[in-house]
Amino acid sequence: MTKISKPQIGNHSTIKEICSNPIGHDIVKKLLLQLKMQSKWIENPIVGLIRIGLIRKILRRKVDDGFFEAFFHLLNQEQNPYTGTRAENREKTWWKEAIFYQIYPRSFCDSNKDGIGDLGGVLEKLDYLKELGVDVIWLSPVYDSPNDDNGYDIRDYFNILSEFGTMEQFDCLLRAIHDKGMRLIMDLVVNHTSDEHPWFQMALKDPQSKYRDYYFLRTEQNNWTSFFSGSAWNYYEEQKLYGLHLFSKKQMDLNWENKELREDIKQMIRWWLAKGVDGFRMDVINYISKEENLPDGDKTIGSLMGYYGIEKYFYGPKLHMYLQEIRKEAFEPFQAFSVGEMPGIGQEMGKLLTGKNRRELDMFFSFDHLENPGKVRFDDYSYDLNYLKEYLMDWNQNYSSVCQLSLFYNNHDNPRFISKVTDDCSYHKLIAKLLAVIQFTQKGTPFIFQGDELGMTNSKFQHISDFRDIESLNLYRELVQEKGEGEVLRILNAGSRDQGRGVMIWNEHKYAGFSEKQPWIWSQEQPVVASVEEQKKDQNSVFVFYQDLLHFRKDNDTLIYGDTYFYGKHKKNIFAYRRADQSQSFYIHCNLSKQEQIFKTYYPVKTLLFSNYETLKADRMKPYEVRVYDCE
Ligand code: TEU
Ligand code: CA
Repeated sequence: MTKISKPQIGNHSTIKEICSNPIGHDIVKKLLLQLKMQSKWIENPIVGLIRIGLIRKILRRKVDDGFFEAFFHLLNQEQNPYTGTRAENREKTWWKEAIFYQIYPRSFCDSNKDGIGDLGGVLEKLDYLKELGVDVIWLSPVYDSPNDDNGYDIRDYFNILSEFGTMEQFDCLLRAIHDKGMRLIMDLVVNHTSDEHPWFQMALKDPQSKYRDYYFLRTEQNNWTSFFSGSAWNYYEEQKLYGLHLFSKKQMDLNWENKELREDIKQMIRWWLAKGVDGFRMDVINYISKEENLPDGDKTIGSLMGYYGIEKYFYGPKLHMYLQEIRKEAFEPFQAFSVGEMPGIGQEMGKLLTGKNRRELDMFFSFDHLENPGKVRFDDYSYDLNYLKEYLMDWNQNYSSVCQLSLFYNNHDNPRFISKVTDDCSYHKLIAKLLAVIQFTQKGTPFIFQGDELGMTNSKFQHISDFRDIESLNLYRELVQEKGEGEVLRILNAGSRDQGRGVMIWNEHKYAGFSEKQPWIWSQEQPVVASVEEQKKDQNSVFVFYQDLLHFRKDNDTLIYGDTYFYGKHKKNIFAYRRADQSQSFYIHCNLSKQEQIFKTYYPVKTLLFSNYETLKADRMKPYEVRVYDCE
């Protein structure tokens, strides 16, 4: 069927036409979020008729032409929204049913008393994970690395970092995971390599080397900035060249335009899949296609986003081509699973990247739910769970009908979600269980981050020397003159990625049973969370609640493939929904606030199956109370 190409987006386009463009839809939605404006504002038919040219005239003093040209250029890359159907998405498959569990190996368990987590430690805890109800382990990078970004700066894709162990230990771990009926996905970091990777070393040394074109080495830089502060360019005096790094100065961006590079990447992926690895989580995979000639980023966008140049690579011109190529030539021959980590990608772009008939990725991580609108990770504020409700209803209705949503609250790049809601630890256990019910009864694939099952919260870092994350250390240097030590420490305690990298709390011994030696990361004020050993003995612990919920989910396909009906959509502080199929129906009712709420179900219920309180009031929901019922 020939696609009727839509007219190019430009000044003549109306807001309605902009929003029917997949990229336009997502960007406008994100802008409204940042401006804390309701999307119904642009759904108004009168507003929809306004032409961009008029808006351009009104804003001409505030917004330069470059912004609109960049905006039109981006939108005109993608004319048509995803055409997949609900029926295509109904297919049953293991990664829609599985419970994933992310391990940050450095902080999981230390088996050789050097204060650093390792593969031996993961092996020791497989039975723990199996007993919890985990089906798939996502292992953050364990490849050889100088650890400038804790392993996300790979020096050798075919070797294990010596601090973590050996390839033999990896092979033994993979066998043990499969023997226990679990799967393993690895972290694929191919937007960049370490500057210590042989490819980069040869690229610098020999101008004739084929590896020189594996990277962005040029005689001039542009205005792009790094996610870890400062310019996105290193200058190499000897070669008189600039090298591109979107992340740390030791993480050099790969030039995916180069066919030989892509062949090397595919060969590496196949090598790991041939060992039996079941798939990959793909690190910032939407950044791999940069706009030709790396043009300067628009200044307005740069100041809005806080990073210059992002619109030139977050959804680049050949992204789909590259993803289709690696899927066809590396993933499909092994039926391997793929989940893309894709900062900045919204619903419509997400469908074009993960829809079944696109044959690119299986799923992706969106991050728009991790902060309230208008907030960023380093803002010290109380997260309003009503926004999580809006987010989940929106994605359920506008994404989950044709694609599989990933459901997560935490990872190694974010502070602990519970601590975002409140720092009052008297509510932490209640919130942990409330969040767990939502995560395991909503439609989508749950990703647990290590410690979630304990109700893990933030640490308190007293001094900059407590921090380890390069992003935080760079940010401290960038801000401390202007803001002073105290204020910067407050900002870092609110948003540092080190908050997600605290060691697992296995028992009440020194260093939480993680190691017998002081761990590589150890703040004086550890999270106020009971250990695994304690929680396993306590029927009311978060751990036991997780176990019961995971078994409940596994025993009831309704929670995996059933339909979702939301109630009280506009009722503040109440999140009520039902999951149903022909065989059964479950009703979930949540109080999203610290205040008591009137309790009245929106649907007839039968038996109470779960609650995070031991005693319940007939007509009231206590603070952060959640109940799960089966229905008539
Ligand atoms: O993260 C990329 C990413 O989007 C976030 O890390 C975010 O950009 C960053 O926190 C700055 O705001 C992936 C990995 O998860 C992260 O650990 C790595 O540092 C990064 O890519 C580079 O590999
Ligand atoms: Ca160790």
